[in-house]
Amino acid sequence: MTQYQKMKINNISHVLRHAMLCLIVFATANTTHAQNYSKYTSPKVFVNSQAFKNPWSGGINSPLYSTIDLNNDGIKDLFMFDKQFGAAYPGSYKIRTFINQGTAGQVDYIYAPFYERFFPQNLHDWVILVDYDCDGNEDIFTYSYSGGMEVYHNDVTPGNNLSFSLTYPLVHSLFLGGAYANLYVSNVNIPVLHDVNGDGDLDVLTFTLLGGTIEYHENYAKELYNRCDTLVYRQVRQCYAQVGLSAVSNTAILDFNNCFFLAPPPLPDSLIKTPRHNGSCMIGYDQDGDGDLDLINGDILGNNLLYLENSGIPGVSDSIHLQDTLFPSYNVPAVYKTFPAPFYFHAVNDGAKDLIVSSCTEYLTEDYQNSWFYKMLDQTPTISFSL
Ligand SMILES: [Ca+2]
Ligand SMILES: [Ca+2]
Ligand SMILES: [Ca+2]
Ligand SMILES: [Ca+2]
Repeated sequence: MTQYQKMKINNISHVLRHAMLCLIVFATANTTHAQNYSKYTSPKVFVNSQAFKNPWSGGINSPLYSTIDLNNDGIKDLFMFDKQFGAAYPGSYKIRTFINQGTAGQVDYIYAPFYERFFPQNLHDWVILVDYDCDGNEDIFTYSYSGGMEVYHNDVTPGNNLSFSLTYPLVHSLFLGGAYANLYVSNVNIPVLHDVNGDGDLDVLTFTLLGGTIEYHENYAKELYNRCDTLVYRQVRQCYAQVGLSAVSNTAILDFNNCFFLAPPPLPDSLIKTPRHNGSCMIGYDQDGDGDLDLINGDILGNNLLYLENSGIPGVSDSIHLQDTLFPSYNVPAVYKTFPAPFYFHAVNDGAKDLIVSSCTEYLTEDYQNSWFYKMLDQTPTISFSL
């Protein structure tokens, strides 16, 4: 090797060493930067000398609310998912997390963006947090592009941050008639995720393909395994509680025994001749204190909330016998701009659940006073809310 070749190799290795050092410094700087990145929410914002409590949490159109313990302190905090049109905002759905500071008798949420990073970042269309495996930690139910729901289990352990793992990429059900297929939920509907028959496992009420009736998918986890940590669904009703939903407004057809899919009826009611469009956001809870599940529906066909009262026996029978088309008609009816979404959770730290109304669509949402808060006043003998 000539002296020139030796010098050249030395120079090259010097350049390489330098380049490696630069890379290491750059990578370290980047890692440090990534680790330190967080939203800066300290600046205060005043309007007419009044400070906003959470000035940097906004820019939300259609918030879907759930509760979950974000910081492992035993107090349920607030999770908010902003429903947006997927094609227009791919991958940019908004998650907002708020810590409940727990002051007795007050709504006491502080925006805490630190916890947003622990959720899957590709959630879309709708997200509801509910505990399916009875471990006390809310799991993620969200829309699957395959036409149904996917489920993430909450794997949190004491002293650690939240983490989730995909346990059901697509939830299936055994349908009446014998087909085993995806438990259908539209991207514009929000199903009722609730223990409908009160046996300790999580059941599903969802809308039929055309949205005219409610399908009841019962979880057989308790019956089959005497556990609740699995989702084994069977469709047990195509027309839950003999209720049909109007094709032209957010109202119900009671005693609707002629289920569309089982036996197309001679259609006594002209309203049901028109195929119904999907677009329903429903919740279930026991409003009248008789042990069975009552429903509140927000709908693309109206700006009202529809209350449906059940007169069934849990696990035995179900029958909607009464409707309030301007719920809560005894107080201020929730007449929202369009397509309201109801939510039922502990918003005040007083042990009682409240009714929160926001938007279930990304179109034509309220720009101001976007979420309405109905405080629970009483729950015996029936629940009453006040705006
Ligand atoms: Ca907490
Ligand atoms: Ca759980
Ligand atoms: Ca059940
Ligand atoms: Ca009831």
